[in-house]
Amino acid sequence: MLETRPSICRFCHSHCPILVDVEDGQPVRVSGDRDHPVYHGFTCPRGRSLPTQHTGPQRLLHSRKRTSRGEFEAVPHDRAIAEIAAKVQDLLDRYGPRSIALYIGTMAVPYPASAPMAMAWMDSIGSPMRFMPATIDKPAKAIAPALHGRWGAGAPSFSNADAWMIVGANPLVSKSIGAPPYNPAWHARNAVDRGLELIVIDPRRTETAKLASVHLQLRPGEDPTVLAGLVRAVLHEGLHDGDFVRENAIGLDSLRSAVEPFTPEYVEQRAGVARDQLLRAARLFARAPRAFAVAGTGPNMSPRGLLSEYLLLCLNTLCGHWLREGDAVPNPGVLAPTLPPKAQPIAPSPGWGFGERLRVRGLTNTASGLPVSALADEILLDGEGRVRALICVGGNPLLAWPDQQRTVEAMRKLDLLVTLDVEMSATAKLSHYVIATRLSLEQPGCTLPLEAIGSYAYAMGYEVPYAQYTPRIVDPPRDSDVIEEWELFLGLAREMGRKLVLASAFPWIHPQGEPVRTELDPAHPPTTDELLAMLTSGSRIPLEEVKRHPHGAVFPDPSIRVQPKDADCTAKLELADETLLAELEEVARECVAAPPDLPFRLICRRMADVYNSTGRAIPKLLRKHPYNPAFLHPEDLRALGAAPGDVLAIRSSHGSILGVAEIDAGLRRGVLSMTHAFGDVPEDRTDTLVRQIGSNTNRLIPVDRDYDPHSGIPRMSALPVQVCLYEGAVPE
Ligand SMILES: Nc1nc2c(c(=O)[nH]1)N[C@H]1C(S)=C(S)[C@@H](COP(=O)(O)OP(=O)(O)OC[C@H]3O[C@@H](n4cnc5c(=O)[nH]c(N)nc54)[C@H](O)[C@@H]3O)O[C@H]1N2
Ligand SMILES: Nc1nc2c(c(=O)[nH]1)N[C@H]1C(S)=C(S)[C@@H](COP(=O)(O)OP(=O)(O)OC[C@H]3O[C@@H](n4cnc5c(=O)[nH]c(N)nc54)[C@H](O)[C@@H]3O)O[C@H]1N2
Ligand code: SF4
Ligand SMILES: [Mo]
Repeated sequence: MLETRPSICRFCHSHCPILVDVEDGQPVRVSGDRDHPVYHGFTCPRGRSLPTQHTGPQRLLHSRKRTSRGEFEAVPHDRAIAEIAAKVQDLLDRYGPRSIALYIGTMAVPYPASAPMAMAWMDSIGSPMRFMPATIDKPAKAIAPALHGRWGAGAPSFSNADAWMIVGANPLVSKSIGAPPYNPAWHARNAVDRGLELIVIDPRRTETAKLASVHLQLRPGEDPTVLAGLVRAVLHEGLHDGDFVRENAIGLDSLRSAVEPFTPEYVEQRAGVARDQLLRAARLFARAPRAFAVAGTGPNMSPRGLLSEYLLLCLNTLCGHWLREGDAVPNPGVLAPTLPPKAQPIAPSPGWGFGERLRVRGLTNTASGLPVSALADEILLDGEGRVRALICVGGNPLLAWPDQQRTVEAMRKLDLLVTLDVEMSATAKLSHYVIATRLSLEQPGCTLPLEAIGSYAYAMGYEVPYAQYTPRIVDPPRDSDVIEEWELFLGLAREMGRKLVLASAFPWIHPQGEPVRTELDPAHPPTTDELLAMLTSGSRIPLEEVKRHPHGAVFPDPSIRVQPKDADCTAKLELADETLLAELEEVARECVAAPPDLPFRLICRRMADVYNSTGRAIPKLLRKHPYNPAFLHPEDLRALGAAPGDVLAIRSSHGSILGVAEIDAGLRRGVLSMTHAFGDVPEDRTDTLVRQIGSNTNRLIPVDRDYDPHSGIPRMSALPVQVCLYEGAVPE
């Protein structure tokens, strides 16, 4: 019998509402929820491939354990949990809590209980070693606002703006940042049709840039120069909001002199952005009544990403582009309690230098978390405090962490590597235990994660008070043994005789919010629904009410408006952070000639049909390319004597890979644009399978040279490389 059930797609973080056709207990088809008021029926090929992801041959249906001969055998999940608990306890007894680390990857996000339960377990064993991809993604998203201060009322929304600046993000493909992540193409086209002036700063004429009024096609890595140039132009032309700045910010004079060298002529010569275009962008942006500027992974992964994010915040503040007293609040929170926003600064706080200290490169905890780029070294470096066990939830270090070779060595050195995954990922292949988990349609869920992402950074998440809940839609395949991620942590606590205390999600949404804490009894496991209720405790709209709208709903409350500034508020936004203005001085002084032996710049890029490494095991998603093409400008390709489809040899100062050439006429000359998270565990054989599995750009990226001294993020975009035609043979 065929039945159609509403649910939420959790293949990526956009959380699209979907209709799932279920036949004989199996998902057979996914379609968009046509008349949906927020997503307008959108789905993408990944969402429509959920049935294949759930029932295809790549699916891991039983947990596995690596034997002494290096092969994998199936193991019942409860036995695996008991064995892992014993091993962890032994390491704790011998080496202390710091020897146990946790990595919460990208695909833990769609499951609201995963990370909080993992954290509760880490609390129970007292280990501070918790890592998330944020520090190899956009670390400056959290660190720059710490140094600048935050604006209590938040940013204007895309859908109401008159101008919008997107720096190194491509929301039309990534559906992540810069435009509403729910059907971004619909929202962006609508906005442009009603007159939004879109300014895009990107070395590539992206899908998003094609909608722009101004596209500044800069040289990769030159964002600090261009953004300092924009700040200078705004100040020189007196386009800033003097009243707002006087009332709410300090440091204007220092900022003004620091940006002085960045004249339009200097920016043009250095960053390759025409003078008139720069000035036009500055004017459009500053004169717009409602506008905002936001950066994506491009500048964050390029050198001095923190400085770029900081200059962007300064630009927003100089122009007064923040919500003001009496303004409507785009999203006052739905599955979180509400705290009425106030039109006032929240004072700066430390960006780094607190909490756990790492043993390498002087790195510390940061506002963006512990630096992931140092975790391989924490495993490799002998001595007290060495990390000996890693639990990896919905992440794939082998393909995603910079410096793949070092990551491989680190994973091989661990006493215990446990991976929770839905397939035998590259990281799973090196694990001692692989815990097979339930896929999304087999777990209840809700839109809390996207709501939380919205408070992590400006211009992410929902700008409408939308929420949806989904029950479990199907049972796991017959004869399988799969668990939800949180069940591992409750099971470990039970085996180890520990208590788990779960904190509600309130502080994810409002850092000043005090969470509600619930002690769990491992002997009487809660249901996932009970966990969701605990996580959303005190929410503005009760979870039970959200459940009454199986297709999701908008829960407005027009009475919630931006409150006036507190009479005793003395906080100011900082325009002249000492460390960053010193860095800007260095930029003005530095020599920028490309090393002659590495004339190209490799930049980051997302492919529409895969999500980092997720989706690569689903053949129909890779119909166009089973690999990650090496995109070049057609003239560059011709100059190399190569044609589309030829194999290229790509070399950095650190490593080399192969790539299959493809043209992209929208690229600047001298730029190589390529997606990460392809390839496999590196072996001689896999390295030449470039046409079959692509290659891993993280082989080219060292972690201990050319990195941000605070977040540790290495140069992952704008990386100097050499490209030439590969003379060897590869399997066709
Ligand atoms: N389809 C798909 N969607 C995804 C993902 C995926 O893998 N596939 N991944 C998800 C994840 S984990 C994240 S973090 C987000 C990322 O979301 P985005 O940040 O929007 O990622 P991209 O689409 O790669 O956009 C980055 C842009 O930066 C540009 N760029 C590169 N170097 C520079 C530079 O030096 N300066 C400037 N100004 N621009 C530069 C690139 O040309 C590219 O257009 O996407 C998420 N969404
Ligand atoms: N060179 C370079 N490196 C990069 C980037 C780049 O642009 N360039 N981007 C960086 C960014 S932005 C990020 S966020 C990181 C990502 O880093 P990671 O999060 O470590 O990498 P992913 O590939 O997203 O890992 C997702 C894993 O989850 C598994 N998975 C998929 N669905 C499920 C599920 O439902 N449940 C469970 N348990 N597992 C599931 C997948 O099989 C995969 O193994 O990579 C970073 N690395
Ligand atoms: S955009 Fe993301 S959530 Fe929406 S259908 Fe595609 S994979 Fe699913
Ligand atoms: Mo990311």
